[in-house]
Amino acid sequence: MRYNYSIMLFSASLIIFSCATQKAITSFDQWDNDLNGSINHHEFISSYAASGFIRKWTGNDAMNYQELYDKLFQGIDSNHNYFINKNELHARSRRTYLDTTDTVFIDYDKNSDQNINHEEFVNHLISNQTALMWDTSTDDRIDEQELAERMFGFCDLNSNKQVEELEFYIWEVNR
Ligand SMILES: [Ca+2]
Ligand SMILES: [Ca+2]
Ligand SMILES: [Ca+2]
Ligand SMILES: [Ca+2]
Repeated sequence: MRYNYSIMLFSASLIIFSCATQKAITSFDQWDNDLNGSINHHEFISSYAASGFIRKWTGNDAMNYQELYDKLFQGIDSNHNYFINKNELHARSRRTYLDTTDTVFIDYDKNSDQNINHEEFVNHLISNQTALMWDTSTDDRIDEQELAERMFGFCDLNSNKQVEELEFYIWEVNR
């Protein structure tokens, strides 16, 4: 676990290095309100809410399940060909919290053509009630608070309930 984490940090440094000039990155210091060198849960949730991501995505203050499924599909389909292949599913497992083992791929791919189309993807998510992992208040919509909670989990790679600078930039760069 420790080993994997170091590898992840190492590859992330390379990504940061290679992307830094191409992409405007939110500053860590803006989110670390008390400037103590790490972003705690409260700092993360309030900064995330203030940044208005859902509104930018959907034009609304919450997204419905269909929008969540679309966002997840687009996020995993890295080459944007409207199909998810095995590699794409595996590569994005951590970002999406989806189970992505080979057996699971077969579950998605109902017509066994080695690709997951949008309909297969959505049907699988519906039958597994995946949206409820995001929609903790179960009101059929995912609001900024719920999205922020989920993102905090993504971001805090070593699960110590603090987001350190490198964790923050790994998340910034990958999302
Ligand atoms: Ca802090
Ligand atoms: Ca694809
Ligand atoms: Ca298929
Ligand atoms: Ca952490």
